[in-house]
Amino acid sequence: MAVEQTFAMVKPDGVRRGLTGTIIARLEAKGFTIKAMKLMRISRELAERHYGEHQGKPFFEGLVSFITSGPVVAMVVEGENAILEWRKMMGATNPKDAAPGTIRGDLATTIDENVVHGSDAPATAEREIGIFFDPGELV
Ligand code: IDP
Ligand code: MG
Repeated sequence: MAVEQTFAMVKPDGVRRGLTGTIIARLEAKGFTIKAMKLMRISRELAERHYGEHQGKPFFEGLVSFITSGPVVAMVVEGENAILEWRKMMGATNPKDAAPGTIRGDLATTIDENVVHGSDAPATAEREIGIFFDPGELV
């Protein structure tokens, strides 16, 4: 039993397609609590920091231009085992491998536009929450 906070995001394709409500509804239905949330544009600098682990990979430039291509909804989500559970709800990175019932399995078709982001480990969650939110923004 461990209550955790994770960083979750509706990516620009999800916002553009009007899926924000659906994704928030899934989080809430699961029993998670939203501790902070904002609709925002990600700057190039923030994108390069957030996706720093992928710098140098062939898809990095495309990933940065995609994530800065329109508003995102950034959230801090809290709940029991929230980090792993949110990853399970998202489904595999490539929607082609994502199981039906997961967000990517149900709502996406390609790896470069896969609707949602979630931290992949406790240290990542702490880092990502810290770069997107000031402590005072959490309720
Ligand atoms: P994750 O979002 O499931 O944590 P990561 O491996 O951290 O997956 O990759 C970050 C994002 O970069 C993915 O969600 C996806 O949009 C994009 N991405 C990852 N691998 C590829 C690839 O091989 N081609 C194109 N885009 C990719
Ligand atoms: Mg990742």
